[in-house]
Parts: sequence; structure tokens; C-alpha cells
Amino acid sequence: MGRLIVISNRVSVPSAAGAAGAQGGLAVALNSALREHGGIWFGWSGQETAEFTGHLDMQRNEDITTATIDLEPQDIDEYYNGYANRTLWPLFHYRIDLTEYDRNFSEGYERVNERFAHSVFPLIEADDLVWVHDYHLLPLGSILRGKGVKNRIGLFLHTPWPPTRLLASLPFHERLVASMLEYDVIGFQTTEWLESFLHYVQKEMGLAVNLDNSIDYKGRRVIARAFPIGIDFAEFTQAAAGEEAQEACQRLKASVRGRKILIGVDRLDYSKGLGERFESFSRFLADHPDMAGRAVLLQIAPPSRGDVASYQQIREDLERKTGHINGAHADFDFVPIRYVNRGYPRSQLAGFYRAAEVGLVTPLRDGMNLVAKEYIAAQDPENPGVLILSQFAGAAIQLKEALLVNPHSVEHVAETIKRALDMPLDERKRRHQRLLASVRDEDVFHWLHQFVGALANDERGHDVAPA
Ligand code: GDG
Repeated sequence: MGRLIVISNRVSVPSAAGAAGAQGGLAVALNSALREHGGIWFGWSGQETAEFTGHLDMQRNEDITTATIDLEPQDIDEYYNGYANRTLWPLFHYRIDLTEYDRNFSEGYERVNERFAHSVFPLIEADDLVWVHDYHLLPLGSILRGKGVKNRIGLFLHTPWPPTRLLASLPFHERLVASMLEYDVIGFQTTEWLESFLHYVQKEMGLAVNLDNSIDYKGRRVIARAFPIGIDFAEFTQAAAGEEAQEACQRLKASVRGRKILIGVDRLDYSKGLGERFESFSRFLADHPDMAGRAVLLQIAPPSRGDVASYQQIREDLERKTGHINGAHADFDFVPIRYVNRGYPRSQLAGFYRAAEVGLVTPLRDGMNLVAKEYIAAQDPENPGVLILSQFAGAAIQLKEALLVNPHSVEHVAETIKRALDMPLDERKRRHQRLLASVRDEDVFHWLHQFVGALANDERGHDVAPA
């Protein structure tokens, strides 16, 4: 099997982020992939340059070769803060009320995808497998095809795929989706997003979908499949058992002096349902006066995409809401919501998860959600906490033994918090055992092998004769 050429918007290797680096799920997964297969990780450095040159900065870190480019401020505005995060991200998370349709954004998006293709092209050798990631780079495969790349090229989308009727609101949506059909494999987190995509190609493009969910398009066969992403289970359980995690767990427990702990860990993003979560916790406190002063919600929410107005707005809303709820329920020695706008090293995070009796993962829409899986992996199997999980997270399809909730229903979530805190040990253990098996068996390596296997498999993805 050839090398992997992994392409994502940003490149992030652990040593570059530091031992305490706050790495997201995508970065952890791609690091594992490249260590195993060898290859190159290509993307934006995160740096600005006055004029784009296409110069590649090649580095070798922790057995991984990275190749990065710098982008112009206008690229960052129009491609990253613009089309990616003000158009596609909200649209793919069903928020057309927040979706901005701006001609400059789409032009910037195409320009930067061209720039990515131009810079990565010379790195691609004959047998390499090219693996493109996420909504920032949907047309990249077709641009590479235009440059004559014959290699197998796959795309994995980390976000949901929206319903056809929502996607139809995007100008030039047909062109965007048609460009995706130049990939050999298109991967989604769940069958729900896969079905949405297949619905689109049938209804909007009039294409037939084969029984194995492949699509024949312009003489080629494209495979569309669900590949649910997982966590590095071995690494995370090891971190949870380590000294730093234990210390973090003890410190957090000592600080709440016998109160129950509920934990949330999310990038500060409107898709994560933080406002609804805080309201639900407040409702729980109001509905159960006997719990007054006996439960604390620790919400870790490192800010993200701070240059985008909707993110500034959600940040202000949450500050106001937290102040309001704390004002109503606090006492001289107690604050119900600890709302923390910073990141912690993964080892400490693992300790915090373990200290918490309840994991609150209530996004309004989420491609998968790795925090739910990390919470399960970090529990003490002899005395595990309870996971409350949104039915709208991709993870809900696998994690059926969690307490599944509708995050929009403040009453339902409030009642479920009570149920979780009252759950007897044998039920907690029974649920946790099943959840743990799923998180362990469908880990990041499983995801990686499934995707790369499908990408490398020439037999299933062979060219078909033009119709
Ligand atoms: C996208 C999709 C999909 C968070 N705070 C800290 C920290 N984190 C880590 C978590 C977790 C990761 O960031 C977040 O992953 P999620 O999956 O929950 O969410 P997104 O960032 O939205 O990720 C999502 C994912 O891609 C992978 O495909 O599951 O649906 O939206 O690993 O632990 N890490 C550290 N400190 C923090 O304070 N170290």
C-alpha cells in the first residue's frame, strides 16, 4: 500500500502544540493514521503571509512529515472565516439563520482550494493514497483531477451532511456536490448523514445509487459510506489512569466538597447547545429544591473562531446566561455553574471526566462528538458516571446505552439529570459496560483501517465503462 497524503485545513502535530497541547479529535486521529502508514500531512500553517508564494515548509516531527503553506489575510477572511465558517459550518449544522451567502466567500474558497491543490500536487507520487478532510476542502479532489492526478482520492466529512432542502439554499450547491463526485470514496460519520447525501444526488442530480451505495458518475465509481470516527481508546484510558489525571480528579473533587459534579467539555460553538444546557441545569435546580447547593456544573469551553461574529455573540450570550443563573442559585459558599473559557491538557481533562458523576453532551447537531466517547473511556468501571447524550449527535447511533435526550427540551434534560444522579450502581455499571465495549472496539484505528481499506481497495472502486 502506498503512502498516505493527508490533507486538512490545519496541520497539528503534538510536539508542535506542546506536551500540554489542546488537540482536537481530528488532529489526534490523523496523527495516529500517519504514524501507522507513513506519509505526509499537508495543510495551512495557521500563519499569514503578505503574498501567497506556495512555498512549502517541510518538517519532520515525532515520525510525521508535515508540509504547510501560509495564506494571505484575504484568504483567511474569505475562505476560513468566510465560506468555511460563516457559510458551510452553520448550513451543515442546520442553522440557515446564521448562514451567510457572500460571493466573495465562495470565490475565496475556490481560490484557496486551488492554492492547496497547486502546493500539494508536486508531493503526490504514483502509489500514494490521497485523503482529504472536512468541509473546508470539498472541491479539492476535483481540482487535483484537473491537474491529472490519477491516484485514489478520498474525502472524510467530520460534520453532518444537511437535508437536501437546506442545502438547496446554497448558491451553486450543484457545482459543489458535483465536484465531490470526483473522489473515489466519500466518508460520513453516520448513516444519517450518508442517507442525506444520497438523497441529494438522487433528487437534485438525478443519479442512481447502486445497492452498495456507490454512484456511477462520468465513467467512474464513487463509494459513499459511513465510517464513524472514534478515539484513541488505549491512549485515553492510559491517560485517565495516570498520575496527572488522578491529581486533577482529586483536586476537582476536593474543590466541590462532596457535591455532585456534572461536566461539559466543548469548543465554544453554537452547535454544542451550551445555552440550552445551562437552562436545563437551572431548571433542574429550580425543580429540585432539595438539590440546592448539592450539584455543580463544570463547563470547559475553550473559545474558537473568535473572528466570526456569531461566535462573539454566543460567547456574550453565555456570559450573560451564566451570570443570571449563578445569581439566582448561588450561595455565599457555592456557585452552581463553573464556566471556564480555557483549554486543559488531555491528561487533566481525563481526570475531570472521571471525577464527574454525569457527562453532559447535548449538542443541537454534531457530526459525531468525541467528548461523549472520552467521558466513557475515562470512567472507573466499578463506579462509573452516567452519560447524558443528545439524540442529535452522530455518537447517539453507537452509544445507545447513554441517556438520550432532546437538547431543545429544557424539561426533558432537567428530568434526565435527576434520573442520572439517582441511578443505582448496578444500572450504571450495566450501561457503562456496553458503552465501553463500543468505544473500545470502534476506536480511531478501526475508523482509520476501515477508511484506508476502502480507499485502497481497487476492486470495489475500479473504473467503470462510461454509460
Ligand atoms: C469535529 C466535529 C467530530 C475540547 N476542549 C479541550 C479539548 N477538547 C477536545 C476534546 C475532543 C475534541 O477537542 C473535540 O471533539 P468533538 O468531536 O467533541 O467536537 P469538534 O471539535 O466539533 O470536532 C465532531 C470531530 O470533528 C471528529 O471527527 O466528532 O462532530 O464537529 O477530543 O477532548 N482538549 C484538550 N483540552 C481542552 O480543554 N486537551
